[in-house]
Amino acid sequence: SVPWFPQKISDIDQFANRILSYGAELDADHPGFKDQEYRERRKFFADIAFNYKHGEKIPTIEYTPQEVETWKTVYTSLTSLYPQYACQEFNYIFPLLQQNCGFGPDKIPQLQDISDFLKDCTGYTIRPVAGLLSSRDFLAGLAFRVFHSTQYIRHHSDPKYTPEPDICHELLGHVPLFADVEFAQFSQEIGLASLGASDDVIEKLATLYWFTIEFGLCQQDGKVKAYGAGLLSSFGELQYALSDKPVVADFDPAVVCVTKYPITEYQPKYFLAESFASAKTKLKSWASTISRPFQIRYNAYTQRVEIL
Ligand code: H2B
Ligand code: FE
Repeated sequence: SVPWFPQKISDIDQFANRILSYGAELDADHPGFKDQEYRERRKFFADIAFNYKHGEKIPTIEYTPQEVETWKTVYTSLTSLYPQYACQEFNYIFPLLQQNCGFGPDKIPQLQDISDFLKDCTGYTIRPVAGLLSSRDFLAGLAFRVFHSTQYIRHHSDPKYTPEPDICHELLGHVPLFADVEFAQFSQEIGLASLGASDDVIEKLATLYWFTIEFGLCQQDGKVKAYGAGLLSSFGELQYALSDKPVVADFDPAVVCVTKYPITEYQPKYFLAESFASAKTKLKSWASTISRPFQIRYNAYTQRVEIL
């Protein structure tokens, strides 16, 4: 039987209380574990996400000076690497985020401003999320051009490290490319392929997501550049990925989708796309080989998936 999946964008409201690790219940090895104030702050953010409903404005956050200081440390170090290491689409969009969404070292941008900007560019919108979603739920969001974003920031004791996505990872890593038309389509294709898919296919799609949207490399003017958010939000791995240390292979969905990967250390292997357009074409043709007892078409006017 076919697993349940959202058929209209407001169905995504049902994911909010299905998170795998709740932001306020921090693990013992988390840098903020023993910091009671940090834990309370995390609960504040988790409650926003739990109560959020499709169509509402995302609440504006007054970040504390300590939080802004952490942001500034991360922002300053990463932005110094982007001209050399990030793909050209990313570097084209980044100044637009500075102009339109308040990106800069001295304040943490607000999710609603970014959501409005992305909506203008590609139709992507942002929803606040309290913690990790299952792959199935997270990917289903992408089918509707919805990106689930955390709103809290990592613990101040270690600005270069976070064991989980935080606002630095989302805004510096993910957000810029969701404003790119080809990348937005590519991401949505992964999402659409996931709707009603078997667990086995979900795992393959999550692996494809990992090696592209999180850790993808692309070819530009004879050079290798980064487009994956896990790289663009990691000072250390961004430089490592573009050094001669890791293995780099061509992006082939059939190979990528069954490749094992570590999650707590630098990747030993990356996959190189020729362009987002070519990655999308390859992904679509791979996805068309997956059998599903129905076909799906996204209707952007109604923000519904139509079952054919
Ligand atoms: N949940 C949240 N909240 N953010 C993510 O970036 C995320 C997720 N990534 N769930 C997903 C899983 C990803 O690792 C793939 C699709 O499994
Ligand atoms: Fe991510």
